[in-house]
Amino acid sequence: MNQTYPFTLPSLPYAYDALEPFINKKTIEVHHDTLFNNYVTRLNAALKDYPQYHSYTLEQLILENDRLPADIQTPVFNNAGGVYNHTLYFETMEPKASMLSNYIQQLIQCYFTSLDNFKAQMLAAGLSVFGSGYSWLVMNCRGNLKIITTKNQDTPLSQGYVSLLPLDVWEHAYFLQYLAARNDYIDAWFNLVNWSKVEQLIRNGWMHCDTQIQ
Ligand code: MN3
Repeated sequence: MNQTYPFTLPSLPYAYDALEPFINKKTIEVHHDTLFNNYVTRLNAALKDYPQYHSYTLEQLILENDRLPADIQTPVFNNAGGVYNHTLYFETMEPKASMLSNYIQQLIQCYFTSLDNFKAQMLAAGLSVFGSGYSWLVMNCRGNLKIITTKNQDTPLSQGYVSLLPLDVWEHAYFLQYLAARNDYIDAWFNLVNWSKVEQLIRNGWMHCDTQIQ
């Protein structure tokens, strides 16, 4: 994510109805075109009068947030987080979940014993979020995978992790279709995970780790 100001809404990498029946067209339309777009618009609005930060990437706006003028720190942090999280959320879904490569299968077995156990832990984490937030598969800089939760539009970046797979459990991600049944939404979401993308993020994360350790 090397984009800088002015940020633009990434196009949806599949048709609006492509995730049905697991996530319906109306939910994706509202989530992507309205809510995701709102984060983009508000982020640009907050930065508009500060050209000295127009070269900052999303990661910089989040991680170096304390360098910004005090009056835009909070809106930039929240909305940059919203853009970062939603970019990954939509990119890591696909209409038909890809097969797990041997590489991913071995990692899942190593850290979670089985795919079913990974799903159970991700579900429990998603249900444990009080209010709005995410559960995540992340990687630390030693290459270890784990599941964490974040509140609001906080990102794993702020906790020092490489972001791999976000599960958006804000009510807006499922309420139109599942009402209050967050567990049913999470069960459905497992059918949409783009494991090829997750593998790519792991491999990119490794390169990033190597340069940090050196
Ligand atoms: Mn959302």
